[in-house]
Amino acid sequence: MGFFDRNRQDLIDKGYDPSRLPPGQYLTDRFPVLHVGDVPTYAPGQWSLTITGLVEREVTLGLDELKALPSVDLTFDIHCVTKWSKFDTTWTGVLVRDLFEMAGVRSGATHVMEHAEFGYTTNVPLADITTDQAIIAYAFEGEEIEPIHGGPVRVVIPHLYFWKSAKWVRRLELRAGDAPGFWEQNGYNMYGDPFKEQRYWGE
Ligand SMILES: Nc1nc2c(c(=O)[nH]1)N[C@H]1C(S)=C(S)[C@@H](COP(=O)(O)O)O[C@H]1N2
Ligand SMILES: [Mo]
Repeated sequence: MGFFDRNRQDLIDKGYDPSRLPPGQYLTDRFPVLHVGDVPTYAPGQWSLTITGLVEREVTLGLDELKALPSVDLTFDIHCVTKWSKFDTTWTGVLVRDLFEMAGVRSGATHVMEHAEFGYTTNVPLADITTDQAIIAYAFEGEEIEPIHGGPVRVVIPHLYFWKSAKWVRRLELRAGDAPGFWEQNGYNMYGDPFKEQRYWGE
């Protein structure tokens, strides 16, 4: 039995429902760190998030303003395209759709480009970032998100591969039509459903 089959058997032995693990993935207890480039550091008050593009009014929120909004605590399984999955991660944050409601989505908006610090981008359909699970997260397991995992604030969209969840998010741009983000220009799938193994172009 190879590594992946053994890992899947371990998970069954531990009592997990194996259907939670997408095809081609392995379960880990660790929390790997994955990103291109540097980890930004922010002076107090320096970070902000702006909602732009096809909106009635641009909305910009600082960290304290974000934290003052109604929040949710949600527990998700997360799946990285490099094949690790982690179960039962708990995040606190604000539903993206609540932020979009503040900005007022204009008709014709179909997709969102997430813009993070240092130019990382990733594209998602508007419907996928406005579910009751898609959040702008500022805490992980009840603590501030560590800078290496995207702190102070990152996107979490658990039903897509984790590259669709931008760390250090600064701007959400509502768009008419889809366009490839950073990894999507480099061969990664435009949508990225882990249960359909949509890792790369044409999958
Ligand atoms: N800004 C930014 N966000 C990013 C990335 C990145 O390179 N830059 N990498 C993505 C990828 S590929 C993954 S798997 C997750 C990793 O998050 P983690 O380091 O907290 O595990 O962040 C995603 N968000
Ligand atoms: Mo990833």
